[in-house]
Amino acid sequence: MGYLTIDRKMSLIPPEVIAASNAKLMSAHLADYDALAVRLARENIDIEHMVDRLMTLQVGLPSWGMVSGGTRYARFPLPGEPNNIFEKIEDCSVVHQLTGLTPRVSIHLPWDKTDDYSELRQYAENLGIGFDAINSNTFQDQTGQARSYKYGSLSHSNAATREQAIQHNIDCIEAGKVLGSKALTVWIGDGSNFPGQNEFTDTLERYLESLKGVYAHLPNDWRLLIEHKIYEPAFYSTVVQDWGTSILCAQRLGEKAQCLVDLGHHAPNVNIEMIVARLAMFGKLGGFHFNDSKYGDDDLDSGSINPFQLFLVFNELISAERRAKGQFDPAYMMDQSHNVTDPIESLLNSARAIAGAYVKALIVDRDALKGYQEDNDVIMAHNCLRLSFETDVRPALAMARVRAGGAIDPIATYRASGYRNQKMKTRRLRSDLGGGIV
Ligand code: RM4
Ligand code: MN
Ligand code: MN
Repeated sequence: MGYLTIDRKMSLIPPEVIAASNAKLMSAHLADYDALAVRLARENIDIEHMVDRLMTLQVGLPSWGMVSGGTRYARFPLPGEPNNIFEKIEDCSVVHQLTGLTPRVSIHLPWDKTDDYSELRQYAENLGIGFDAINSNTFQDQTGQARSYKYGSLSHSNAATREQAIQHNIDCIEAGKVLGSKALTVWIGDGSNFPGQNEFTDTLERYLESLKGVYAHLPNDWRLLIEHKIYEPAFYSTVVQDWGTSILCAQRLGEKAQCLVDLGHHAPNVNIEMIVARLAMFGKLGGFHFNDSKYGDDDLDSGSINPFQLFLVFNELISAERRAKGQFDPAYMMDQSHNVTDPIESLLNSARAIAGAYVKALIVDRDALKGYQEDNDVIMAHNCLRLSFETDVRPALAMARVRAGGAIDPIATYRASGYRNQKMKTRRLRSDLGGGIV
């Protein structure tokens, strides 16, 4: 997508802390790495090649996930959590320093609004952080806003309200241009709470018309990512409720419009990996919001509930990448709400889950799999996936982190650094205790 790779000028975790923590674990790590190398070599897999591939994986961090999230009942703030986008970027930089996997932040406007986006870009660059997709927010009203989104935004029945929502998305593109972003993610909360409240076709027509207005302002090297969600905040119907509506809208809008799959935005048990395959086949898989979900929640830590599903999603991604022969570049981002953990620790764990799913998908023997599929050898075909998933690839992940200057054990290193304790002394404790996402 043409993002810049940025060298960090400032390290928030002192390199000596990482070195000391790694020194304690190094000999065990190298022994585990050698053992995995031997194991993989038996299957003709070169571990070094896997580590090289892993080091090219990049996953964006959600700015809104750096602060303790909440449910609609309550939010429990964490002492030392960030108060503004500058402090959120500091925490992103810590996650990236320890994992080597998360070089960009995806920001949300107006939550992360600031007066000078070039100053923000410079600040982030010093910390080795660039900017992923910009997210617009027309699901909440802001103080002083002329028209309310209570009954919708891009699909609202009133043209002036739609215009306001279109303009906000255009403002997001303008901010993103200064930041070096290359995508706008549009998720709307529009929908209805009662049968009869609105008409399914009218609302989608108005949404599409509005989105055309946004699309017209999109630079040529940008993408418009349409994010679907089955329900919430609307509880009866949602305007862009599933991948079917999403791909139809993306097709209607044009080349630069693609679909974004948030793993938590589907009904329980939906075969999300198959949605991935379908969107990829039609050239409309634009990006991901990684997370996990158990019931109707949509922002649990990646891999914490269903790591097999995460692996199966990556299995489809690798397969789509091979089919596309270089024409495949979805934007990978996380979208999580950390309600009871330190967000940095949750993101360190999630980065490991995502990288692990990626490597496990890379080691699938695709030629053997094809053969078993053609012979209808069900158990062996299934085991091609299952045994790859069951492989303990942690030493390969640790090696990629070490080579990127990160930690063998990111959470232990983070705790040893005392980063959050230090921030408790300098950052104001947020007093907004109400419910809500941030
Ligand atoms: C939504 C959706 C969007 C995110 C908001 C905060 O459920 O996942 O991606 O921007 O939450
Ligand atoms: Mn999302
Ligand atoms: Mn969500």
